[in-house]
Amino acid sequence: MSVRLTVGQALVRFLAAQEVERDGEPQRFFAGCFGIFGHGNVAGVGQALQQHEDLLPYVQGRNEQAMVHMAAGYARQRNRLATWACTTSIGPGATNMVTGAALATVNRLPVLLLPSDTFASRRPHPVLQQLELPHDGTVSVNDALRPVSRFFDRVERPEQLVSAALEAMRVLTDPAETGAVTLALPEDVQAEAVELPESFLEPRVWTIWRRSPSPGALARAAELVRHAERPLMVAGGGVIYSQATEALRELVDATGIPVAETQAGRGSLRSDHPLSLGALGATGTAAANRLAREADLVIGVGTRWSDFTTGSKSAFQDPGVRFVNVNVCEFDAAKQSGLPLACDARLGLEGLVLQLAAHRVPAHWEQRAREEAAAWAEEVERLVHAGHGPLPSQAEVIGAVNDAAGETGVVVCAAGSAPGDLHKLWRARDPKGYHVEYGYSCMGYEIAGAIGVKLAAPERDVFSMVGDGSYLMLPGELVTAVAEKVHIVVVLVDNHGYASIGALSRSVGSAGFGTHYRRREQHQLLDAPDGDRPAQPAEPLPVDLAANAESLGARVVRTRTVDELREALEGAKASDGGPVVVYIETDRYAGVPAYEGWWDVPVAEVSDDPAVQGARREYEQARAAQRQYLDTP
Ligand SMILES: Cc1ncc(C[n+]2csc(CCOP(=O)(O)OP(=O)(O)O)c2C)c(N)n1
Ligand SMILES: [Mg+2]
Repeated sequence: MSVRLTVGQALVRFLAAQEVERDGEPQRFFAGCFGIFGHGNVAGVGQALQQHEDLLPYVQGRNEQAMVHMAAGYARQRNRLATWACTTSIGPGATNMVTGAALATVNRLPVLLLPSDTFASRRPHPVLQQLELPHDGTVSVNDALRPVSRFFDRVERPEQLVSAALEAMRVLTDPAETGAVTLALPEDVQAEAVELPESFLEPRVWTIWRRSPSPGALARAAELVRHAERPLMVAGGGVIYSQATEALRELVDATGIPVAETQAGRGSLRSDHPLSLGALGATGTAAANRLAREADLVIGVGTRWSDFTTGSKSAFQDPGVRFVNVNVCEFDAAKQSGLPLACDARLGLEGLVLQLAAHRVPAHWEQRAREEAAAWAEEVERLVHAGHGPLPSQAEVIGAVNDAAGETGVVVCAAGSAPGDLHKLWRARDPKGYHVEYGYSCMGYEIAGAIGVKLAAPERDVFSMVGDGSYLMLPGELVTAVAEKVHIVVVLVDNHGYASIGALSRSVGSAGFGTHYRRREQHQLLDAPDGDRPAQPAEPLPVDLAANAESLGARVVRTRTVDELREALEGAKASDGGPVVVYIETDRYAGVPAYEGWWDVPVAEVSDDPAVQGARREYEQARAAQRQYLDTP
């Protein structure tokens, strides 16, 4: 049997019928479709969404980039087993998704992008918003999505929809390949009719098989652990996505191997576990960085070894250090010259549990780990209850949010100084409670990402920590949260500029240049070269971000002290309906220090400025600790 539908109608019905299954019950893959309409999609996909709203819910976005962030936030919270599609018009609506696509692909999160495209027939060309290239008639702006998509196709004839849609699903549901998938849909083709077999529209279950480790590689990995004096595990996002946190804890309890965590892997092991060292690397804890420096065997699980994790390859200093990489993605499993255990994280860890049942790490190493973990917990307590004044520190704000989040609340963040501070200070209690997007660290993700999280986990309290800079990039989705009654708590941390980059600028000798909000005529007022604060404070700009949030329909609570903040967070949790914005001003100079972690940010090699020259000398010294990790196990 076949049916005659438009490409738009067929696609919407296909998306509504896709299911995914891992370890049991199939579940719906597409929760719905975010969209902003223009001439490119109003009649094609738009008509289809209107006709089939009962099959595939439609939610209006305010910015296409933010729509992709909402989808990515949703996908991450659901361990990549479900997501949203995003439909846009042609031209600017489509290219607005490039940043969102890159974020999803870098973080390996499935999102389906449906940018409209110029006419396949080319009859009326050039159309409004079309980029014409005299030398190439096949290019459109949508080609900018190719390098940031794990799969890209352009449906130029209606019949191509079948293969394009199936390939899209294959990539979206493959844990090693997933990321942004783009199906560019020419506006004429979307509205064209096509004769399709009915089976294309029937429920289709995509099973995500857990890939087993090769027995040889597993035995070799276990052998390496048995011979290691100072083994360390590094838990990445893969531990959480594969729901391997139980297996990880079993392995830790059985063997005494301590665990450090990447940003995406934060929460793999509860922070109060005695062998939890917390954050590793540039934004790492003293506990994790000290043990990493001495480790002779590092077992990375579900990590892609970004520079923040490896301290730009300075974190592991033992001359004989070797790596074992448990990763479903062979590309990552091969990094750091490690022994590749290319498999699902849970099966890999369960395999190691079986192989190492009777093994315990040397007592002195385990003892070191326990002592460092306990000392770090005290350091966190000190920082989050510092009683800083007159303005509170960001660390105190994090402590308050952590307490408000309780056992099951989720913190969402992405850019600025908060991700590093959260990485160090957050006491993780649940694998899905820490949602810091630090693969792309994209300013503007915070509010949109939090909406995605809340849609994915309505039963949890969701706290978005957003700096003033990130807020200004993409506040508009607050309106979406108002319209859809998405109850998120946005903690708007105002330090009047780019505090994180200001500190970075001081560290490279550039005195916070260009990182304050100030009038043009006060640009020359820089931070003191030897200290932190500017010699002479600049006049603040007449900007009221709390009023801005209020004007977008959010309920806003202005707070000045940590006590007021704590009270406001409790109130915000208890309220229902749309978003609540809790505003607080913080001291931009009260940063959380680095704890023996380093990040490679190049400093000018030539300058007349003594501050830059000094920073360059320090940089060269620090860079001497960089290693290449070329030795194979
Ligand atoms: C889209 C985007 N542009 C630029 C950057 C570089 N960047 C990282 S943090 C930051 C400043 C963030 O300011 P804010 O949100 O106020 O946080 P704060 O640093 O003050 O904590 C900038 C410009 C980025 N990460 N993302
Ligand atoms: Mg700021």
